[in-house]
Amino acid sequence: MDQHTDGATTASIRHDWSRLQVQALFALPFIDLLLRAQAVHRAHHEPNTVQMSTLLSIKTGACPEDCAYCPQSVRYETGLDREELMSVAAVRDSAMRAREAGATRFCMGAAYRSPKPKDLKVIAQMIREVRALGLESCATLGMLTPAQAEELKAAGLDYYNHNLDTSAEFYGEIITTRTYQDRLDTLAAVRAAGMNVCCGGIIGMGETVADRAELLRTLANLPAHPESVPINQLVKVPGTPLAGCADVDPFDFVRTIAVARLLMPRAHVRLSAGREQMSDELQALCFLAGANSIFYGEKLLTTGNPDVAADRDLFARLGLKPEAPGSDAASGETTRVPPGAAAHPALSSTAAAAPTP
Ligand code: SAM
Ligand code: DTB
Ligand code: SF4
Repeated sequence: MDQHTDGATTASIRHDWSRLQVQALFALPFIDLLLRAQAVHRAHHEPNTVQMSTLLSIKTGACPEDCAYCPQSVRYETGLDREELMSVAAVRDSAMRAREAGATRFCMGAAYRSPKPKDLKVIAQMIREVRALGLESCATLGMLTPAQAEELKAAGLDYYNHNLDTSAEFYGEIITTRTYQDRLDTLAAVRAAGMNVCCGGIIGMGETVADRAELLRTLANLPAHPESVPINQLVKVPGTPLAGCADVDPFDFVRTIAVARLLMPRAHVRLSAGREQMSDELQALCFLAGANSIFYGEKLLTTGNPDVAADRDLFARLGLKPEAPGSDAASGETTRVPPGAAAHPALSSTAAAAPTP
């Protein structure tokens, strides 16, 4: 048995992946990779169950950062209407609608490099209102100091989203106004404050497979795995420098989901931005590869997302069900083996084992 495999249906939680090991996973035959990923998925999660988050842009556009993918950067002419920080009452109304539609987590995004102290006070109140509705709360507000992370935690924030987006090597091609280390510092502050971490990246920005492998390796080798790992497909917004990027081979997108699942078995891997451009069949492959979270609702932050009726139909056709709130919070990276895990011979222990390069 592989030294990193600790039982018949479990894969141990590792933080010591090498570059070659992760690249070897990407190089596996597609079906082998998907079967391994689904086996690990079933050893750690309820099958056929998907967590549903709804996004709201609480402050839109005019961001001073230069992220080449982002329609909200002040540097690019994308025709976006700027909006100041929303009122607490308007955010509450929007959260109520998300809850009625069936979301269990409400994620508030702001186009900030980092939040100003007076805005953070208002956002703290938004977090309290969202939690009072019985929803999990998530925010993505740019860089935080340790004190700001503490302030958000004190308001009851459950998750903080802060993406690494790509490898450290490729980062400078995409963003010049901050460093990879800035991102890692905020992630450490969020963790130290005791919040759940939501951190992932974007596929389709012109990165290599090695960059994708390095992004996932960096996430997996953090002191604790993020509880949520959003894998976004680039939404090509006219006016942004990346608007003309080549399409991603859909199978390579699925591979990225599968490797994320293998590297971070306990995490919720989110099939994130880009679903509007994907077929139902491609989304089904992503769920097979271990994705178990989506953004739910007609809008992401500024771009479109499949409508609620389409997602309900897709879930019904695939026999998927929404996950109850709180199932991944404070996962503690412990292994849960649901009854019947790996019952199918194709999903057995050898399939779950990590390869040696
Ligand atoms: N300003 C904050 C920050 O950068 O962390 C929070 C909001 S920012 C829009 C959140 C994330 O959205 C980014 O890290 C990026 O992963 C994702 N994102 C932005 N534009 C995107 C696009 N065009 N396609 C896919 N993902 C995108
Ligand atoms: C994440 O990883 N993706 C979401 C959320 N976290 C904040 C944002 C996607 C944004 C897509 C482009 C837009 O709608 O502006
Ligand atoms: Fe600003 Fe975030 Fe967009 Fe970058 S990704 S331009 S930091 S809103």
